[in-house]
Order: sequence, then structure tokens, then C-alpha cells
Amino acid sequence: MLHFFHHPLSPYSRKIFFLLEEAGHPYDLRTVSLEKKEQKDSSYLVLNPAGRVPAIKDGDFALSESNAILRYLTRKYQLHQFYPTAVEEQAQVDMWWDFCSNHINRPLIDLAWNKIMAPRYGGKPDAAVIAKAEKNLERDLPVLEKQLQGRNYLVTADLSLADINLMPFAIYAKDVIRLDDFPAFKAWINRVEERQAWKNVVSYSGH
Ligand SMILES: N[C@@H](CCC(=O)N[C@@H](CS)C(=O)NCC(=O)O)C(=O)O
Repeated sequence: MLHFFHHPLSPYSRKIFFLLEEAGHPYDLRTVSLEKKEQKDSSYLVLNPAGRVPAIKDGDFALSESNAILRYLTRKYQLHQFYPTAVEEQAQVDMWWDFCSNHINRPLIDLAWNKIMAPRYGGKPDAAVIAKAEKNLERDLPVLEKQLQGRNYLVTADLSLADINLMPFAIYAKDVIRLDDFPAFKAWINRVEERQAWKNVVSYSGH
């Protein structure tokens, strides 16, 4: 049995959650309370030496880092529809996966943290971080928008790991940018939101 250690509001955990729900792969869900700092318990550090969620334990095999887990699951359980085996096609998935991780996900979470979560949880928004994130998105969102024009999904005809990597961060865009300026990105978010697997992820956390 695959044990999946997560926190419901962690976007990195949600990537794994989304893939497992899409694949219909059976798993045992274990919530790690970040509020109680359970991610730093010695029993958990065996699974993830960095003391973060997510992590998995598949039989005797433990693995952390969300991207490594996504690749492991698709290879181990032959979920090739999400990560094509043809070298060039897989490289395209890798390219958009890396582009979004480096240039879209990071600034979106920085904006979400500073514009929404910090005020909500009594933290202090950092104006410099907000300015840098907005500048970076101004430069890189048009690149994503262009890629999504005329496509349903980022690379392949259906959902791939490139989309799965983006979605848990993309949902913040609704609250932190003017999404109407990016109609293809907005349509992609709406399309992914309609997938039952994503609805399952969201209904679990209630957000
Ligand atoms: N690079 C890691 C990032 C994981 C990460 O940052 N997880 C956060 C939750 S979203 C966490 O566990 N934070 C708790 C901590 O750092 O103590 C991955 O891709 O899995």
C-alpha cells in the first residue's frame, strides 16, 4: 500500500494528491500537522529529511520532494498518459514543468502569501517581495498565455505532469492578479477545475 503524507493546504502536497486522484491509484492518506510541527518529528524525518510535506512510503521505499514523487509514481505505476515516454515529448513536459515551477508558481505563491495569507494570519506583507513577484509575472505570464492559446492543456492533448505541477499554484491567480488579462490561462484554470480529480483535492481541504 502506498502511504501519502500531506497537509491539505500545501500546494506541493496537492500535486501528488491530484495525480493519485487522476490515476485512481489506491493510497492511504496521512495528514501531517504543520500547525503541531509534526513534520519535524524524528519519525517523519526518516521519510523526508528536510522536514516538509509531501512524502510517500511505498512498501519499504520512502521518498520526498514533490517532483521526484510525481516522476516516481508515473514510472513505477506506468502512468505514461501523464508523463510520455517518447524522449522529445517528455522533454516538452519537463520544459513547461520547469518553466512554471521557476517563473510562475514561485511568484504566485509569494503574492498569495503576502497579499492574502499574511494579513489573514497576522503576518506583515513584504512590499519588496510583492513588487518583485508582480514584475516577474508581468514578464513571464505572457509566455504561459501564448503557450496555452489554442490548447486545452499545457503540452499534451490531455492533462500531463506539467499541468499537475501548475494547478495548485495557478488557483491563487484568481485572487492576486487580473486574470481577465490572460484569457487562455483563465480558460485553462476553469477547465482543470472541472476535472473530478481536482474537485476531490479541493473538497478534501475545503478551499
Ligand atoms: N521542494 C519541496 C517543497 C515542500 C514545501 O515547501 N512544503 C511546505 C508546505 S507547502 C512545508 O512542509 N513547510 C513546513 C516547513 O518548512 O517546516 C517539494 O517540492 O516537495
